[in-house]
Amino acid sequence: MTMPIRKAAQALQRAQRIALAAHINPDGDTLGCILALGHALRALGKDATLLSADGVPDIYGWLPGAERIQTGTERRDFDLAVVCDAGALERVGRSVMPIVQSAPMLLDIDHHVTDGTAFGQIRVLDATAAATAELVWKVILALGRLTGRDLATPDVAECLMTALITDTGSFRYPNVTPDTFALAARLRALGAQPAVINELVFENRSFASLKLLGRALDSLQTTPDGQVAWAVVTAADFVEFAATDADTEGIVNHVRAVKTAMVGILFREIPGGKVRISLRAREGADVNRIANVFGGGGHRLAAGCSLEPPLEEAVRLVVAEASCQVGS
Ligand SMILES: [Mn+2]
Repeated sequence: MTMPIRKAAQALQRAQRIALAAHINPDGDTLGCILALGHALRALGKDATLLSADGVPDIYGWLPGAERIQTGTERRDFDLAVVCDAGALERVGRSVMPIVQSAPMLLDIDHHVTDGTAFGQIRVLDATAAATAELVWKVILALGRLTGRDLATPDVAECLMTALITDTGSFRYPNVTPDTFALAARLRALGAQPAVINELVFENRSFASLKLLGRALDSLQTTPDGQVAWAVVTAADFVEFAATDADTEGIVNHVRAVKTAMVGILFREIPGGKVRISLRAREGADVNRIANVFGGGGHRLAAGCSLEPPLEEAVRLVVAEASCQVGS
C-alpha cells in the first residue's frame, strides 16, 4: 500500500460527514468513483453526500445510488471532502466549489497529469491509471483492511466497472494496462457485467443524438490528402431536433474513424453561443497542440476548444491549423 493510499483510507476512516464531488460534464469515471466511495462509506455507517454540479446524464442514471447525487447543498459541516477525476479543483463547478472548500480536509484522487493543478492535503495521483477508478479501488480496499470490513460489494464493482469501460472506450484505448484488466477481472468476479453496462451506456441514446449523428456524417469532409477529417452540427440542426450539446457526445469518434484521418474534428454551432470544437487524434498526432492555438486544451489524443461564430470561419481556421500540424 503506498503512502497516499494509506493516508486517504485513514482520513476516510476518521471522518464521519464526507462530501464526494464529481467534475463538471460528468463522465462514467467521475460518477462511478464517487458512487463507489459512497457505497463503501455508507456500509461503514458514515454520512456521505454525493455532489455533481451538472447532475447525472441520462446514460448514467441507472448506476446504483445515482438517484442520491445532488447538484449542491447548503450544508457546510463536512469534515472531509473528496474530489475524484477532476484534473483541477475548479472543475467541481461553481455550485460545488464552496462546499468542497469549506471542509477542513481535502482529498484529491485523480489520474490526470496534474502539472501544478493538484490540490488538497492528501493526493492519490497516478497518471498511469487508465481510470481514476483504479485508484479508488485501492483506497476502498485499504479502507476495508483498516476497518476489518469487506467493502468490495457488487454495487461498488458495477460503479467501478462502468468507470473502467467508459474511460477506456470498452478497453480499446492505449491507456489500458495489465492492472486495468486485473481490476476488471476482480470486478467481473464480484458480479459486474460488462455486456449489460456497455448496452446501458452506449446503446441507450436519445433519438436526437442519433439524428444529429446522421447530420454530422452527412457533412463529413476531409483535406485532399485525407489526413484531417471534420464534420459540423449547425444551430439549425440543434433547433430542429430540440437537441443539446450533450446529444453530440461520441460523434467525433466517428469522424476520426475515417481510414486516412490522423485527426478528426467535430464543430458544433451552439444556438446563440460559441462554436464548440472537439478534436481526436490517432497515435502520432497531437490535438492538444492544435487546441492550444485556440485557447483550448486537453490531451494528446483528445482535446477541445471554442471559437466565436461564424461557423464557417471557425472551420476554416481550425482545419488550416490541423492540416498544417499533421503536415498535409
Ligand atoms: Mn477519468
